[in-house]
Amino acid sequence: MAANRFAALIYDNGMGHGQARNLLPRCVSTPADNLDPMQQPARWIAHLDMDAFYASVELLRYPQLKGEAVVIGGRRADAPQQLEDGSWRYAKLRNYTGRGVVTTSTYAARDLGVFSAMGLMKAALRAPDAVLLPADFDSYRKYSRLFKAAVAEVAPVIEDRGIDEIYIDLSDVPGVRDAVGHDPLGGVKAVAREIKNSVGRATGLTCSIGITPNKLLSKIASELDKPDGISVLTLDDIPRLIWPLAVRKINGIGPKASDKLVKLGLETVGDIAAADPAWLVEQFGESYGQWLHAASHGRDNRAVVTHSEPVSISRETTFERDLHAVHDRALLGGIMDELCESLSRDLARKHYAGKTVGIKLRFEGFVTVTRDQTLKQPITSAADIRHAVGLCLKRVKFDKRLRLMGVRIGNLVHASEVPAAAPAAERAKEPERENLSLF
Ligand code: TTP
Ligand code: MG
Ligand code: MG
Repeated sequence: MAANRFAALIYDNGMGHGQARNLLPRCVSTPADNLDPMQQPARWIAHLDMDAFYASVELLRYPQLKGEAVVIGGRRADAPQQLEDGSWRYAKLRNYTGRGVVTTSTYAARDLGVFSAMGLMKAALRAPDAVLLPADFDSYRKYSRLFKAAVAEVAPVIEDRGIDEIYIDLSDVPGVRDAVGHDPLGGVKAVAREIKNSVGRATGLTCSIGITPNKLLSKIASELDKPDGISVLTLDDIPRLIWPLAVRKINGIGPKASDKLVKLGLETVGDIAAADPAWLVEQFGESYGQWLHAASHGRDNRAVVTHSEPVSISRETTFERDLHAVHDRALLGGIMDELCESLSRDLARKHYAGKTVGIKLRFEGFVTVTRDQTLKQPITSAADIRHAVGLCLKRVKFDKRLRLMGVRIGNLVHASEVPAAAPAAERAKEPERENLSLF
């Protein structure tokens, strides 16, 4: 039997996506027809990630912008305006001034060098004519629910990994292990196409799917053929498709570990795989060293966890200019009130209450300070959150201007588990609320 039991196949499903770079069918595979149909892996795990998610949702509303460089990250004032003749006027990146960052960009904008987390003014130098749109999180949440429900119709074992991505355990989906003609991977590819079609029908959006024997490899595989791609990999494909990748491509190797690996001369996943495991443990400690060795060989036994609860919910905002704790006290107080109100609405929508309230403050010079306060009872109301924020703020020294403020609520419980409490307004009269904080 050939060593290469299963080949990788990366291809388009023909749903169409309007990006010129992807018009060619892609096939970076050895032919799949020499595979042994009996040698299926124990599990087939998919990672699905929506393509340019926020930007693609905006293009559903403004289809005339399809194929254009579009950047999400503007302010509400940047929303397109419809003129009397029915045409639209869009904000252009070149006119942006401020400190906002790119939330995401269309693939046309990425071709010009504009990516998530880049400052909008820096992005404007690269793509001055790109259209700038404000984010509309309610829509993104709506489409997030829609695409997940569409996947569940085909394959119900889903682990939610955030607004635009999920893991799916396909192991028990009927037909997934069936050969199609001479192709032993025909069944798994057919399920992948079915999932993409279901998402496309429900949302009008495209996604990319990686399917491999485990979550670690699937997370990498879903990026191999973005946008609108399907990548099926088996363990035999690791040397050819995974080992040449930069170490950062492994989910779990962050910037710090990556820097250290590169300093030690390990730049690719293959370099880690070739390193002596005992030496890795010496350099990185027992648990991370062993994990690096296993990960570089594509080993990962983690299950797809179907009910994950959020650890915490947070809201934060960066200011247009640095604000002074005393001179801008009223403004800061108002912004903090709004953050607490948004957080309280988030809790209500998700049916949670929380017992620990934390603040995050970033001062000029990028110094970040956090404080938290754990309460006797879980809370939900904006007034209660604001009160706890006041207690946190008292423990901060304000000797620099502020550029960012955030509020987080953790230690979450379901709202149904919260005992009835006195209304926030009543408790507001308690003496401990007086002289609480700077703002
Ligand atoms: P991603 O899946 O990382 O990116 P994407 O969907 O925009 O593009 P891709 O085709 O490469 O998957 O993130 C999903 C959404 O999360 C993205 O549309 C916007 C948001 N996001 C941020 O708000 N900030 C960030 O830094 C990133 C990376 C994403
Ligand atoms: Mg995405
Ligand atoms: Mg994503």
